[in-house]
Amino acid sequence: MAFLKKLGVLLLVLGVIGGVIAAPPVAFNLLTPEDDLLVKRAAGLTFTWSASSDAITYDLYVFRLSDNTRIGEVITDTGLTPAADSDDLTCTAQVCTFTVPASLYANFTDGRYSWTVNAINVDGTTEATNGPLFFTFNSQPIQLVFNGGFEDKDAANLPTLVPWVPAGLTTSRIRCGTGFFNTGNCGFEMRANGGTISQTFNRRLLKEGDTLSLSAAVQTDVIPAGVVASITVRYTVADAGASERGFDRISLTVNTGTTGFDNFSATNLVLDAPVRRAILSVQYAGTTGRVYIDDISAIVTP
Ligand SMILES: [Ca+2]
Repeated sequence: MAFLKKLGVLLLVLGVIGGVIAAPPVAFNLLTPEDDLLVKRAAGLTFTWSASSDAITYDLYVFRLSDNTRIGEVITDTGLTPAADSDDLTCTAQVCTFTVPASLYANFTDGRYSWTVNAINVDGTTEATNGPLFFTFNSQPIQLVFNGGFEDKDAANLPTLVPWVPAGLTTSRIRCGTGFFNTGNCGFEMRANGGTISQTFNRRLLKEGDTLSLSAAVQTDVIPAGVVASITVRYTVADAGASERGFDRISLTVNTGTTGFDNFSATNLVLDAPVRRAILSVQYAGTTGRVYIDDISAIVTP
């Protein structure tokens, strides 16, 4: 013990003589992509972490955990310097940002990923305190609507509107049987002033630059029904969207009568900014008659 104590004092003295006490880089944290984020495109993808004040270089590791076709390293980039130079890392005093180069885009195929960073100086290596973080890469179109065909059943095996949220729902309802559906066995019957059903989409599935489409099969019994479904997207940017007031809206409009189910589509929307809220609303605003709707689909495509 005495020897170890003397050795400790000796090392401390040497450290002080040397001007610093030898130590690996101070603790730091990974920042983005945040844990469990959905990533849709490699172009523009960055990895950021808080700067470790005494790191000389950083090593970035990105692994694909599994996608059944390849397992392993997607990015192993070592000796990255904080300076803005020929490597893909640049650090400010607070934040380091690694921008994925175009040469690595093809490495990102759909699957689950983990990533971590080591900070390095002459005295050692420190891994990010919160590393590794995880994210999912999915470049495929995603269906945002649940129970858009009105075929889901509850515990008693009866048709259920869940997860549609009803508002002022009076006479409008699910109907099953011949004449009420486009596919399956059921559809939604909308009566005049019969109320509204809506779904709020998971905004984490919606990214700036994605294309949003809306379609459904509608039968109007000859009445021109007008707007029967619409998606309102509210952005996090106050002047975003065609409205320049922070929102966009696309609508499914049936201005000519139909005697059977016909497919209708809204004009596609390219998301103008990060999304704060997106709601699909379904209702018949007419004053007479009834309108049937089925196979409501909203697809977001990177
Ligand atoms: Ca159906």
